[in-house]
Amino acid sequence: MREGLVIRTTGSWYRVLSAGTEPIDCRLRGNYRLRGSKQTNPVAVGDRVLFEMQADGTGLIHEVQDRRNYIVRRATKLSKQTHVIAANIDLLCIVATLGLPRTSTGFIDRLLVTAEAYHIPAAILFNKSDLLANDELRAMQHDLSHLYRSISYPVLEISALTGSGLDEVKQLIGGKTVLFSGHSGVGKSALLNALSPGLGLKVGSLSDWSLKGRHTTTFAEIFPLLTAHYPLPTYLIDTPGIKEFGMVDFNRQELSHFFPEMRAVLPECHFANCTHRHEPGCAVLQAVADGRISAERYHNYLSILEDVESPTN
Ligand SMILES: Nc1nc2c(ncn2[C@@H]2O[C@H](COP(=O)(O)OP(=O)(O)OP(=O)(O)O)[C@@H](O)[C@H]2O)c(=O)[nH]1
Ligand SMILES: [Mg+2]
Ligand SMILES: [Zn+2]
Repeated sequence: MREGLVIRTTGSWYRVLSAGTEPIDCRLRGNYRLRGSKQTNPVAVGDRVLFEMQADGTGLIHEVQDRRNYIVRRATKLSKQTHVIAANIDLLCIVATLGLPRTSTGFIDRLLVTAEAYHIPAAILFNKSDLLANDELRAMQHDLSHLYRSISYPVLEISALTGSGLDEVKQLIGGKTVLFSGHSGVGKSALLNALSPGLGLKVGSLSDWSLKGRHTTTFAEIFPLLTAHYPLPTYLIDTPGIKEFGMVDFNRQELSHFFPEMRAVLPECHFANCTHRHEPGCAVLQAVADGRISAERYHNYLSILEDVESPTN
């Protein structure tokens, strides 16, 4: 039996990177039990597997090793099926932009909350900084960067096109397995190409009729970053753009714990089961009123709380 890293999944085939050979295309043993019946994919990129070589040069996966962590979403807020985006991640880089297609803080916060819940460190990369033609957008990016840094998330203002900020990105990701996630068209693949010249990932063009991305990347894939700059291996995970991030398995009580700035004041709420909506003696409401907690983050908290309380959750 050999051990390997799943670097790509398409249909029922899994491409596995294993020491000393070219990547091997594998299938899953027929009677492999699905881990969670609600999950559409039993094996995700980043999984470590044990497989056996077959006579025809393909492999047969016998076992998926326990995951250190993973990140999972619903296709839409109402969808019942969940999808594991990737497993065994050291860092989630949320690729956002105030250029087009613009990323909302609601989207960023859903990803951040999920990363907190699954114990995955997260950072925000504001890409397409070269496109911020007017001062208003620049000020907005500056303010958002300040906001997220103030609650302990690394934020970089970058451009995959001009290369600005990419040295800082390299510092941030060196030696890690990094998942890049964000809307279609924000420049995830362009960023990976810029970080690893020669990767040659397909990059989309923006369809001007909708100003939305075109879903150029269609499946998640891991690329080892082979450069002398890093003492440890670095793995970059490109993923298809997502429209909305449907969160999985949260309950209303724990949600505020995944907002670091709320977590800090929670012990001061009068009621232990405070939802921070309207309860008297709520320390979160007080902090919002004082400007210690951002009104926008609080608004996103309320919106996520509504999702969490919906019947599908
Ligand atoms: N001006 C500018 N354009 C960029 C930048 N980064 C990416 N782009 C452009 O944005 C478009 C979309 O880039 P992609 O890399 O395909 O976006 P993606 O996030 O991988 O999109 P999906 O694969 O659909 O999820 C392309 O036309 C890129 O050339 C940037 O920093 N500045
Ligand atoms: Mg892409
Ligand atoms: Zn409260």
